[in-house]
Amino acid sequence: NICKANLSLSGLTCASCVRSVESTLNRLPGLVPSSIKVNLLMSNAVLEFEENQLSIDQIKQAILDAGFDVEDVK
Ligand code: 9UX
Repeated sequence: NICKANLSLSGLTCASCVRSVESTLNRLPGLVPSSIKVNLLMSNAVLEFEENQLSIDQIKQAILDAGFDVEDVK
């Protein structure tokens, strides 16, 4: 099943940060590559992933490892 996530990021301050988050996400198996939208002004990321291959916690951990705090937006 494809799930959609909306994540709020902190520490996203420039276009280079955005590319860094996007390339981190693009490396995760199970993420739908064309679904990734990282918005600098809103400081958020929306994306879709295959829940059988990837969990929201793994996605958040990958973003944390890239150096950005992250939380789910309900
Ligand atoms: Mo530019 Mo974004 O140094 O951290 S990459 S602000």
